[in-house]
Amino acid sequence: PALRARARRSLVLSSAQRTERRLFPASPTSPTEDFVPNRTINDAEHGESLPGKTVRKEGDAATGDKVVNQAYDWLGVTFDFYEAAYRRNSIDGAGLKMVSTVHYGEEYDNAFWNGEQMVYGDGDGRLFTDFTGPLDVTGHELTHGVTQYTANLEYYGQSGALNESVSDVFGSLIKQWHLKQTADAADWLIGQGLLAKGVHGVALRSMKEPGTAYDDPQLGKDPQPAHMDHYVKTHSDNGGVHINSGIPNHAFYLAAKAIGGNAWEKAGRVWYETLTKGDLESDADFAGFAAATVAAAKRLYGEGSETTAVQEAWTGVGVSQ
Ligand code: ASN
Ligand code: ZN
Repeated sequence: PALRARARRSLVLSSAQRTERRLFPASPTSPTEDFVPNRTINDAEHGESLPGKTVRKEGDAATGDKVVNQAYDWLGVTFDFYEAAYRRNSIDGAGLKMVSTVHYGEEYDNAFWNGEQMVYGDGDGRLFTDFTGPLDVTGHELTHGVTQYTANLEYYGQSGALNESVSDVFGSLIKQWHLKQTADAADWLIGQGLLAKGVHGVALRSMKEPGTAYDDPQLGKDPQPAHMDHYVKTHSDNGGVHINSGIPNHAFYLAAKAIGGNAWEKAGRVWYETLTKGDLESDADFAGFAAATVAAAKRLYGEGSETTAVQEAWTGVGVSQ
């Protein structure tokens, strides 16, 4: 009993000492404390009501459904990436619960973030396979959530194409981080493995060579430009958000390749800083975003080669900063 009493006392004392020795008020999480994800996977059972029936919660064992387990695992990798690369705690930076619904709709050929959660279709099997398959698709959708809680880029025209591009950038970086690939080794594709067998193409988009991801009788040709000279003026697709995103996508690729090494470390850091800590307007256009990345690069790396790489990347796609 004496020992137990002393142990208790010393515990109390040590926490008191810790409190007294702090120079600044304690932050809610210490810099070394691990963040913990809180995932919930729901099954829409081919209907369209959300969120559907809960089939796996955080810490639950794998179910018999590989789609459920894939969604759960890729959410985990995405959560770990944001923590490891940028010390971000989930989508909102404050541990937001990650909710996903799988088996959405009948032969549904897409995945999306609806402002609160991720939703995945199974694909029709002719054009697309199941959307939980590629890690970068989960990374893309979840990053729409990150953007919503940060720069909140309006989903129309150039700011919308930037919103799309930011999702592709971090979607690709999550995959590169998971595979431990440098900028040189990465494929820079979005949704590799998503096109069904027989479809003529390699992925949904290419950041390395926008416009070359697919060319197929049923799917058509990849419509993405890689340069402002080929900017597409359209009212469809929210003013071409999935089309003109090729331009900022390619700028990121050029910057990351010029800087070299792991793309999430420096180029990714510059884009993350721009998205989360810049004074980016929610209706930013390409030139405004470009200027914000250059300013972020200067804050992080001064007038060094990294900043030059970012400037030259935007010049390379015809965007002035
Ligand atoms: N997969 C698409 C996206 O996240 C869905 C959409 O267009 N909202 O951009
Ligand atoms: Zn998107």
